[in-house]
Amino acid sequence: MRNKEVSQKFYELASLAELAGENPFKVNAYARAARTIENLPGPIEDLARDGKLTEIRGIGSGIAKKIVQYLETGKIEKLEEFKSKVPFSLLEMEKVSGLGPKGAMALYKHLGIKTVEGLKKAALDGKIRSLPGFGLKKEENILKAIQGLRKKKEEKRVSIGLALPLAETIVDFLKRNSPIERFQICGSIRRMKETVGDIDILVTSKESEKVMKTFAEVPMLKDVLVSGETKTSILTNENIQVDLRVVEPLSFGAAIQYFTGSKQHNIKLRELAIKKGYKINEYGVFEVKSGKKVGGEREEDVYDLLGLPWIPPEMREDRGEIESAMANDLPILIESSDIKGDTHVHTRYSDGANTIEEVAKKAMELGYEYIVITDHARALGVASGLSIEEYKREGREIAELNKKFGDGFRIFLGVELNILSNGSVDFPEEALDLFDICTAGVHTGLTQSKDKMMKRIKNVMRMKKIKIIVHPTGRVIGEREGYDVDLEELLEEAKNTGTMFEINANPKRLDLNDINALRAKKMYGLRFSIGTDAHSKEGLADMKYGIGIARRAWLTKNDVINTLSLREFEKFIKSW
Ligand code: DGT
Ligand code: CA
Ligand code: CA
Repeated sequence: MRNKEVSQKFYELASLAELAGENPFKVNAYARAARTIENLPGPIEDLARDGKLTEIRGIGSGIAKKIVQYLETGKIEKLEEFKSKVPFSLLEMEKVSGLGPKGAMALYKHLGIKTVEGLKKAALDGKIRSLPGFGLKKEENILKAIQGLRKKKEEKRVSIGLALPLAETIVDFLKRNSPIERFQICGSIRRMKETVGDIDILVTSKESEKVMKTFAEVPMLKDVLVSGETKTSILTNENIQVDLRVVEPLSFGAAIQYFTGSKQHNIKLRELAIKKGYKINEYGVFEVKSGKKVGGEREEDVYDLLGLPWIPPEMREDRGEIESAMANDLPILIESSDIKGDTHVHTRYSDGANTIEEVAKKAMELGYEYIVITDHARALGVASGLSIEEYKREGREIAELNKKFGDGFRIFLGVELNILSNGSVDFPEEALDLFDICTAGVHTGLTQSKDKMMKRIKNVMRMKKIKIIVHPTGRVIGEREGYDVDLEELLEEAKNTGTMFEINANPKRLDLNDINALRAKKMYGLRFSIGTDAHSKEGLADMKYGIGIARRAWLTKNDVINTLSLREFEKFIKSW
C-alpha cells in the first residue's frame, strides 16, 4: 500500500505551491488531497489501476493525473518544477514545527539558511530574533522545536526489514573499500528483533584508521556523529544511527558477545560468571583471582568457560535461555535451510506483480520443493480478489506448470479468504474443495468490538477446510495496532479445531510475533506456517525475517509445517 508515500508528495506539493505563490485554491486542493489519500481505507494503487481515483471526494481529474504519474514514474512533474525553484530542502526545514514554508523562505532570503543545522546555529547566535516577523520568542521556539526533533529521532525505531539490508550494504562497502578482516553485525539486528534502535557493527583490522575513514564516506552518509580511533558513529540519510567499532582480534569473540546483547541477557551472564570466579566484558573473560585473561577470541569461549553451550543470538532476551542452557536443554532452532516451501504468495491473478511461473521459478532458485499460491478472494469491496471461476482458471494454469516442471517441484492452489464481518468467508464451504489449501485472514471491519471480532474469527476457524489463519492479530508495525482479540482464547480454539496460525514473514507484519508464537507452542502445542505474503517474486526473500521470529520464539523444525518435504507436505494436507 503506497498511500502514505503518495500523501506525503501532495503535502510537499501544497507547501511548495504556497511558496511559489500559487492560487490558494490550488494549494488547498493539494493539501486536501494529501489528507484524503492518507485516510483512504484501501490501497490507492488499486483505485488508480481501476481508473476510480476521481470517484474519491476531493480528487479531480488534475490531481488524479498527478497520482497516476507518481505511481508510474515516481515523480510528479509539477512538484519537480516547484522544487527546482526552491534552493533548500523545504521538507527538512518544515519538520521544525511552527516554521512553515513561508518562514523557511524568509530565513533563506535573509540569512541564507538551507538546513536545520544552519537554522540551529543561527538561532544560537541570536541572529533570528531581529528578522522582521520573528522576534525573541520565535527564536526560542525554533530552538525548542529542533530539540524536539532530536528527541523524536532518539525514540524512533526502524523495521528490521530496513535495518538488516542497510547493515549488510554497509559491511559490504567496508569489505570492498577498506582492509577489514573479521566482521559481525551485532545488537538487536543479530537478535532479529522486529525493530531496531541503531545498528552496531564490529570489525577487526590492522589499519583501523583506514577503516574509520572509509566508514565516514559511506554513500548513504548524512552526518558523522562521533569519530574516534576505535569507534565511529554516523547518521544515514534516513536518520538511522550506525556505530562501527574496530576491536582486537583476541577480543573479537568477547566483543561480539557483549555488543549482541541483549543487555538483560548479558547482565544475567555476568552474574553467573561472578559466581564461577570470572569477570566478562567486551575485552574478554578474566579469572578474578589472578586477573588473567582466559578467553575471548571466539564467542563460544564466553559460554564455554561458564560451562554453557553457545546460545543462539535470537534467544538472548533473558527469557529463560540461560537456565535452559545450564540444563543442557536448548532447542535446536529452525534454520532457513529447513524451509522447503512458501505458504503465502500472491501473483498477478490478484494484487501481486509477477506471474505464477515467475514466482515458481524464483522459489526453485531458493531451493524450495513447493509453493502455495494464495491469491485474494473476492469479497465485497476487495477490488483485486478472484471469483471461483477465476480460481478455476488459475488452477488450470497451475496444473499446466506442474506438468512442465515435473516431479521435483509442485505449485499448490491455495487461497487467502476474507474473514468477513459476519463470520463467513467469500465462498460457501462446498466451493472450497477446489483448493489444495485454504487460508483466511481479516482484511475489513478491523475496528469491530472484541466480542464480534472473536466470534467471526472463531467461526471461520471451525470451518473444516480452513486450516491456516494468516497474520492472526492484524498489527502493522509502526502503523496500526492489531485488532481487538483475546489471543489466549484464539490459541485455545486453534488447539481444539486443529487450525494453524501463520507467522507472517513480511517485516512490516511479523504476525504472530515472537512472544505470541512462543506462547502458542509452549502452552497449546500449536504448529505454524511461515509465509512471506509476497506480492512479487523478490518478496519471497522475506522468509528470513519469519525465520528470525520463529527462532526468537524457540521454534524447531518440527513446529513449522513448511519444513516438510514435498511428499510429506502432500500427505499432510491430504489428511486435513
Ligand atoms: P537497539 O539498538 O535499541 O535496537 O537495541 P540493542 O540491543 O542493539 O542495544 P544497543 O545498540 O544500545 O547496544 C548494543 C548491545 O550492547 C546491547 O544489546 C548490549 C550491549 N550494551 C550496551 N550498553 C550496555 C550496558 O550498559 N550494559 C550492558 N551489559 N550491555 C550493554
Ligand atoms: Ca543497536
Ligand atoms: Ca549501539
